[in-house]
Amino acid sequence: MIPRSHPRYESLMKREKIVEGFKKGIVAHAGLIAHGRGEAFDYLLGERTQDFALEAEKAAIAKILTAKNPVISVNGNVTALSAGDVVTLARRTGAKVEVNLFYRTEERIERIVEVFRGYGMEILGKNPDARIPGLEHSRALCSSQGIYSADVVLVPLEDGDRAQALKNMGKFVITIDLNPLSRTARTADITIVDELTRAIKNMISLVDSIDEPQKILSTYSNNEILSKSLEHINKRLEKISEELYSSSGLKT
Ligand code: PTJ
Repeated sequence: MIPRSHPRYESLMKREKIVEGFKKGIVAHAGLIAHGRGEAFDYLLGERTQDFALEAEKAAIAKILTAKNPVISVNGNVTALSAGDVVTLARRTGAKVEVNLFYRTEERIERIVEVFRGYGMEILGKNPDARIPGLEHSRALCSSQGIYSADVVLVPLEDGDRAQALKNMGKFVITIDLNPLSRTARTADITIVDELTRAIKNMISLVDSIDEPQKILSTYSNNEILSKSLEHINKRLEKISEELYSSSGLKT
């Protein structure tokens, strides 16, 4: 039991959810590693939503609201951390939800489908009837009603190969990834460099505020957002390093 007063309460609770998800057969082994990598980047970013992330979240909502067949792709980590909020986001935007696993097993698919059923939502992906071209084995499996025919796909915490394969299909790809250097972050059309649970909550609260989606999208540049996120990390580290140096007594 983590006390609320713990200075790292939020972060530790997310870790607990991932560990619980792993024990329940929802999160993959590699999901534990992926979460740790995310934590490290969140530390560098300052563990809160920065302006560049909010800008990307706004553009993402603008795109989803104007899409014909938007789909939110969920994996083990997304289910363990944010299933309830994903359901709210899907209902508020009219997006479908599809389970699409990198480390696909029928047991994990079943468990994830059950979690969403618990929130009153039947998700796609349990009985895949299509394939994402260019991907091998079960990583390619998807639903013809969902990801296969989607024009806009929100793929949080995605692998670079699949993000590229979705782009090759002509889809507009939105990702949430704390690592602005990842292949997925650099491949996507919109990259939200923010922690998943914060990003999804922000997106839900932005739904009603989008007035002119085309205007938001026409001025959006993903490379600018990625550049701003790296600049932010740079500045933060420089500042902390300078503070440490000046308190070391070495600076006159
Ligand atoms: O459930 P499965 O089988 O589909 O597998 C899911 C994982 C995440 C294991 C799989 O897609 C994978 O291996 O992903 P990667 O290549 O490790 O990429 C995950 C990315 O998400 C990394 O760049 C992490 O920094 C980032 N990340 C991890 N946790 C979070 C995150 N980004 C935002 N919020 C997080 N909570």
